Amino acid sequence: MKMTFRWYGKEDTIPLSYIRQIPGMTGIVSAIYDVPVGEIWPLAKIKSLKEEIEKVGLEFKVVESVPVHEHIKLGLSDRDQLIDNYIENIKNLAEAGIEVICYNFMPVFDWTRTQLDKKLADGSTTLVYYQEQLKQMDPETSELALPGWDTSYTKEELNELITKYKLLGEEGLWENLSYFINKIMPIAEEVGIKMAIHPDDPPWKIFGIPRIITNERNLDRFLALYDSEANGLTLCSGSLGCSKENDFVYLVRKFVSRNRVPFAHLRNVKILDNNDFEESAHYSPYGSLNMVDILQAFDDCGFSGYIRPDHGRMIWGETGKPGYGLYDRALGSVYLTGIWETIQRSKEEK
Ligand code: DNO
Repeated sequence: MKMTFRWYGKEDTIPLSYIRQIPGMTGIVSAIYDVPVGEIWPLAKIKSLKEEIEKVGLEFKVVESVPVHEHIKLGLSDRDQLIDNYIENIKNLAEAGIEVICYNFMPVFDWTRTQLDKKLADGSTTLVYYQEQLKQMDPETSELALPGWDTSYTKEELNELITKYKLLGEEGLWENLSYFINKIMPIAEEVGIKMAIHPDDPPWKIFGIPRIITNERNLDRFLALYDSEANGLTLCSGSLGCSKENDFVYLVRKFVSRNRVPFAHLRNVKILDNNDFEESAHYSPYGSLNMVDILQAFDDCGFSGYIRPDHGRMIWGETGKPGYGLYDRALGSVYLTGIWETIQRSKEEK
């Protein structure tokens, strides 16, 4: 396992040199943020990002994300051109030494929460999802924007997209995903890139728009679209794990042992009734997921890929990008590294 940390490039308020000081940290997960979705990332930009990261003594092997243009997901007439651009990005990233590309196929909205600053009993704040609050969040009528969302659309464009997805439905989205996967994977294989799709977060339909990367059955269906190690998953404990339907430890065992998991996001969530959930600290007793069991499963199946701590709470007065402060993510990563070390030690002793 190689521990990594997400960094948002020059706009990120957290200096790379601070990330370097987290014990056990080996690499940065990042992306090119100033090229519009659908366009080609210049090789020079990728190389300069890599140099900046390597200068502080960290590696740059995982990109998160190369976003998929909505017209590819909708299967519109310009998709072939957009897919060609996506393929150029895969080639350029491979040339710069990248090994894994994380992406998602969520229509319009990436990860969705209903409140970003819910105060917990210990005074920290966290991201939560409450169905009651979601009802007030109709994107077609309210002014709504979350940190992970593409905000480059006007209200009218957004509403048009939403209507198109409602008409497309789940099966239409599967068809467009299959079309995309079958075009890009032969190139990913050729240049040695592992593509790692991120599950939908939360893993169920929201705002009447389809979501398909949600559970074991759909992960099986996804992997079968193109049967190759290049076509893999970003196993995200917080996304899949907030549904009671998903047994995350079982999913780790199943997909890691099949060599389809080059990258994982680990964080904890506290599942409440009625599909509500709160993001908790990584520490197992605070959430519904057991990080020891999860890491044990990764190790038992011979995992040698990249892991990053996912969202953290805001603690110690830190402000910044919700979910992406330094302190709690650093605590999370060291906690995970400690569990991993213990697992390795217990094997040596046997
Ligand atoms: C949330 C992240 C996601 C992820 C994308 C991958 O914090 O895990 O936004 O980066 O879904 O494309």
